[in-house]
Amino acid sequence: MFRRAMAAMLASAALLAPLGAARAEDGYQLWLRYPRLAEAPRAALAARAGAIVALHRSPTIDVAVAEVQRGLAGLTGSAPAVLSQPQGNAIVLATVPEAARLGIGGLDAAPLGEEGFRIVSRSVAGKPALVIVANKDAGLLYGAFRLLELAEMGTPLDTIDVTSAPKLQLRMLNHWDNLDRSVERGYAGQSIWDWWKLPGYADPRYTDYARANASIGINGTVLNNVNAVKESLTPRYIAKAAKLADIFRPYHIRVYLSARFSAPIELGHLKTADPLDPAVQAWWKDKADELYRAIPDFGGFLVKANSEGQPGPQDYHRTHAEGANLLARAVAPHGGIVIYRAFVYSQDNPKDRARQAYDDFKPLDGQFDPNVIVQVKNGAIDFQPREPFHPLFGGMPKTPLMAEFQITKEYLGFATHLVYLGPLFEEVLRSDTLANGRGSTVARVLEGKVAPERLTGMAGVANIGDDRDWSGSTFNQANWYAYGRFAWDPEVSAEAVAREWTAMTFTPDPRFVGPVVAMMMGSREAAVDYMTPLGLAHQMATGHHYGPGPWVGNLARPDWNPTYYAHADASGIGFDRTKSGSDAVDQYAPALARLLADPKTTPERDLLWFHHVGWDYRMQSGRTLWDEMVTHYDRGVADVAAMQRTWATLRPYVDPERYAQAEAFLIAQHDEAVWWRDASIAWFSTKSQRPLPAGAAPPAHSLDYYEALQFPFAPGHPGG
Ligand code: BDP
Repeated sequence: MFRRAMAAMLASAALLAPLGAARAEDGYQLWLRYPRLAEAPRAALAARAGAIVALHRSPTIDVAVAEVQRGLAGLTGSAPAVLSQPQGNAIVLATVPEAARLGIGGLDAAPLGEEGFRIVSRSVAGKPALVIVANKDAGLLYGAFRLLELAEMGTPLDTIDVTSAPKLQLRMLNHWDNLDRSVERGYAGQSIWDWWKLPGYADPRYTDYARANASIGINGTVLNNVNAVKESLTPRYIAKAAKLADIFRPYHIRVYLSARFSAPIELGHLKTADPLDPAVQAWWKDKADELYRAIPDFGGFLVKANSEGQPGPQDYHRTHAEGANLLARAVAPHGGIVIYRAFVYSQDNPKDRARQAYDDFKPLDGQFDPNVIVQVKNGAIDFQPREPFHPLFGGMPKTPLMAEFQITKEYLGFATHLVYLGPLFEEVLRSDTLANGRGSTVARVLEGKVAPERLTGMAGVANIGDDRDWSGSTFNQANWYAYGRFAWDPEVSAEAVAREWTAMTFTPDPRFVGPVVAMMMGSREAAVDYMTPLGLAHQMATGHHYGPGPWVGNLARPDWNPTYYAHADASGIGFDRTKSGSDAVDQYAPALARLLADPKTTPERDLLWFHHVGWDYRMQSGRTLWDEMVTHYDRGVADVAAMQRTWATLRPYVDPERYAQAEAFLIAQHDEAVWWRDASIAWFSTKSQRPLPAGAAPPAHSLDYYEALQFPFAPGHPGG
């Protein structure tokens, strides 16, 4: 008897054990740690959470309820029972009509949409209750996560009244994961998809992946690399994707696949993949039917075509619209969509690479089928530490566009540099395209408020791998989290998001949160400063993009070379994108193009992106351009040193594991910031022929030393 009772206790303790409890603070739990609250907030929560009331059940409600139980077990120390009858002193999950039946009126369903929720404190059966209301179960799931978060942050519960609904429909992660488990530009270990063992064995981690994503509102995931191989579309791999879709479905996450444009040839043995060929059209229709038989709610295809060697419609002299519509018509009968990437630059196009996507896509505005959305990188080149927003935003009013951000830090120090991307997301999203008067920000373009759109969305290239902490460092988790928050609301504040994340990931103690948030908020500018200040771009070493390589000028394509982007010579530095150069400025709305045409009205942070200016050009600070560049490099290094000092003061608030990791990574980041600064100055001073400003230290080594450094086996690089 006693043994049975013991066993039952142990079993339920195991069920309730917080995720990853066996290995305390190894980062596995992300921001979903649910630590025990202090006495007063714990009592306040417990007083309203004596039970969980779910008025109907579904797989999504079941996972919402399980999460609330798990959260309360952590926050209050006890996981209450789940009831189907209304009662007070409870957390109640109700649809709007269910709430009305409980006598909770005055709840307007319209603003909640399909996925939004409202959390209110109301009396149920004469007792206080926390009521989560939504139109659909997905909203109840999102509301459950948000309620736990608010409780954890110490939000007063008696007056709580929070309404939230996503401003974008598609909130997607793009995994650049290969079927051999390598991850293109992945710095957090191998792919979490153990393709080989699927579908027979499903790693429990897939469920935790879904929980984490649902907690921040992500509702779609592309499982495989945009550089796609044909095998993902074979029955064997469709069955594996279907298994993942089954696991994610309760969490309101749909599965998508990257599709290889030439699959009809490679798998279907057709002679062509020409979008206008009826046999090709029939092949894709059959493939879509097969996919939907296995995955009834399959989201659709992501396509990278005619870019970096990938096949595409231009191989058959067809347009990207014809290519996109081919796949769109195959999935349309099933309610699927096609996400077509605008990251194209062609093999033989001698024009400025920054111009090419716009040149290709702008003329196609209005030609895409209704279930196509074009996915545009945040800037016109490639996920640089800083790029001005992509001119396609605001440039294609008749085509739904989604923004693609890179959460994995290919160009921002891989896993080790502490770079919080919230300010990068915010800067791009708040940029005013002036496409339809003032206030036509990129965020509002995406939301369909500048021109009405049928589809809206955002994509983030995932930084998730099989590292125990998912993202390669604790601070990289913040970028995954922030991405989800920005996809939900592109107008959210990066700083507010950093606060939430810090409080949940570490501790809400303001003595910790304040300095950490300040450090995070400055971290992206620090990286810009030590890598590519004042509008410089693509100065990274070849292939793996780790560390500086500004001297590289011998690669096959001119636009793979750092020297192409910096255009540094005796006369000055920077890429002339005005009329006297590539005229890429002309792709922006006229009111903005006018400002960018003149270095004096171009933001200094973007100066060298748009202009080639002399080394003695006078900056706003009064310094010459050359002196200003050196000042920025030095500031970047100094900022990292300041982050190290800040972190050292925070040791008392952090568990030893996560403290030590961040400390070690900051040491590496500082060394590499010095390397970036020194190597860049060593190279550019051969062009500027100017002395360093007073007080600036000369580089530690000669230019030859930096040029000779090699990094075989760098992670995330397709060629190894
Ligand atoms: C670049 C990456 C490359 C990707 C490409 C893309 O270096 O690995 O395949 O973008 O987005 O940033 O397709």
